[in-house]
Amino acid sequence: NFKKPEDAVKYRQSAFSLMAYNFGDIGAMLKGKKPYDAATVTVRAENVAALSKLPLEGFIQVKGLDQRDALNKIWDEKARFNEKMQTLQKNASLLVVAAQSGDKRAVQKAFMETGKSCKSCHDNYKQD
Ligand code: ASC
Repeated sequence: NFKKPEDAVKYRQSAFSLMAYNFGDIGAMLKGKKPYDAATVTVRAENVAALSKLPLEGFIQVKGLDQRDALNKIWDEKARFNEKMQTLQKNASLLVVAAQSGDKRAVQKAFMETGKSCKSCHDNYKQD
């Protein structure tokens, strides 16, 4: 358990931040902003997949807690929210499989699917 409720917010935000860094690096390579390196893509994808399992634990409903960007809708639809997080985890694991195949087209496709998971949750449950 978290020592303070604020630690739960920090925990999930940290996981998302690390995920954005690793996912973003794959994006940079796919967009040609840096040289494409299949081994690096695999490491980044593995990091995203591992990190995607973390944030859910940090979504706790505590009276008076500043939930930052997290909308109250999350608590109204927690089961649906949990499912979306599971879809992200599934897509991230498929991104690892694609990365390991060394097929750049497959990585491109799996990257887009994973990005859709990020976006669909942001569109529904994140402020702005
Ligand atoms: C990223 C990132 C996100 C997603 C999202 C995809 O690189 O930080 O939150 O991709 O923008 O639509």
